[in-house]
Amino acid sequence: MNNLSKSHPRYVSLNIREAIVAGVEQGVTSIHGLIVHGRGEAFDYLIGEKTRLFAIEAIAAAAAILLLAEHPVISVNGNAAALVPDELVDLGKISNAPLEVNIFHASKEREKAIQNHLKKHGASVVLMPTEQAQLSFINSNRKFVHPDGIFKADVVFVPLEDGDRCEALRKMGKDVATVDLNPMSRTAKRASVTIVDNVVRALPLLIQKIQELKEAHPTMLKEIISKYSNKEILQDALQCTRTGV
Ligand code: PTJ
Repeated sequence: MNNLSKSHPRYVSLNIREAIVAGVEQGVTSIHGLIVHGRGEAFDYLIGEKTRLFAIEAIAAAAAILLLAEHPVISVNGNAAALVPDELVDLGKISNAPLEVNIFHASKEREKAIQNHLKKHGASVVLMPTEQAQLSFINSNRKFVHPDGIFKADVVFVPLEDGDRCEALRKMGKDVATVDLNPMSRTAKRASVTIVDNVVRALPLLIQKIQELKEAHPTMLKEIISKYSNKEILQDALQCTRTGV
């Protein structure tokens, strides 16, 4: 870790970067994850490294679909595991959703490292990919899923998704909620709900929102979803990346 002083103007961003580097060193994050993180940093810079209104609205919609889900699942890749392990565990507990390891860059060792990492951060059960259950419409390593997890899920929460799988999950009739700093990505466009924000800021807010809405009547949750337009949210996010507002 670096010895950065809190007064450094890039303190927060540089510490998030350190978490990804540590993820690679621990065998949790792929080397490609560093490149993806850099892309995320660039988009975060454009939105002022702040959680904007379009993200707050998407967080409410994501909380509502997770609470209404019959079988929600949280999909975890190497970047998410490095950046927000505690929050993923808390999110799983509060939304009664199992965590499932699902990675794009195939590696049995890394899958195991992610599972161990999540357990170290308090997860009791972490589902792993299997050959018994496979997603349709996709050829990458991400097609291998757990029969009691992503395979039978009606809602999948996937921070930092790759576009192919998001498309496949949607074609299989599942709702997808994602966190993606790039409002132009295929995932952002295909997901049911896209939170355009840094996963590091978005997850604590999502947990807080689920806590707030936990006792809400299903009619109210359905109303939040019916008023939500992912297309409009992405337009607002895109405008923010271009104009700063
Ligand atoms: O561990 P693996 O093998 O599953 O690999 C994980 C990555 C993330 C490398 C893999 O899924 C991948 O290549 O993802 P993509 O297709 O590049 O999509 C990731 C998206 O997340 C991009 O649009 C990035 O801009 C965005 N992103 C990067 N960092 C963050 C982010 N979004 C939110 N918060 C971040 N910190």
